[in-house]
Amino acid sequence: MIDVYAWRTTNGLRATIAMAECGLPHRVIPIDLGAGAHKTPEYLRINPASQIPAIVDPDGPGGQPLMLAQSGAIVLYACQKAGRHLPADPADFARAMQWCMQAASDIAGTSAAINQVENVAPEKVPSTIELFRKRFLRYFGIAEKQLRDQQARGHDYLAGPLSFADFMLYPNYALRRDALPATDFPALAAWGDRMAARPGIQEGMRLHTEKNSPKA
Ligand SMILES: N[C@@H](CCC(=O)N[C@@H](CS)C(=O)NCC(=O)O)C(=O)O
Repeated sequence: MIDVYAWRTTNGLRATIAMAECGLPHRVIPIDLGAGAHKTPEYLRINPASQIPAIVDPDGPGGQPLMLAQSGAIVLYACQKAGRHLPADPADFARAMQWCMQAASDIAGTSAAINQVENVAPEKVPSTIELFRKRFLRYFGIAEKQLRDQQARGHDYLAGPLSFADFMLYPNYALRRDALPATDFPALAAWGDRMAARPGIQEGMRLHTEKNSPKA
């Protein structure tokens, strides 16, 4: 049984989605960031970076316990452990890695920046807000094009078959879909609907859907 320490944020939801989609026995342990649960001595022993998500797999590689942080590492670990959602075609795998990195770095960073400049910073600077909003739309414009290209190849997902790349991007889409209208992003919206219909995605998103959540 893998312990998944998460909260209802994009990074946390990537981990819960991947565990559910991979069919790995796990339990989700909510770490309430607002209440400072990520700062307790017990949690710092699991992730000294004081961030979610993190996992503890008592039956890790070689039968040894494994503690792991970083949403991208956790998503890939789940897929490798289960032997699922890893594109067999090397070009598809390389594209999945590209989208995994894009979600983990550029998109996650921009989403966090939007939250900072719109909600946290005491002074709202319109030009800064505009900068990050435009950047966010530019990245999702690339995702829209990627999904259209995949459709032309007869595929429904970012890198051919459903893969870890889709699990990485989906929470960033789902938590900010109000900024990504279907009229402007039709392939993305259709992808979002396909993802949302999956039982594993629904299970992984439960942390979020049960209560309104922060967006970063
Ligand atoms: N690069 C990390 C980012 C993790 C992260 O920023 N987690 C946030 C929640 S989404 C957090 O725990 N923030 C609390 C803090 O930094 O104090 C990942 O992909 O897992």
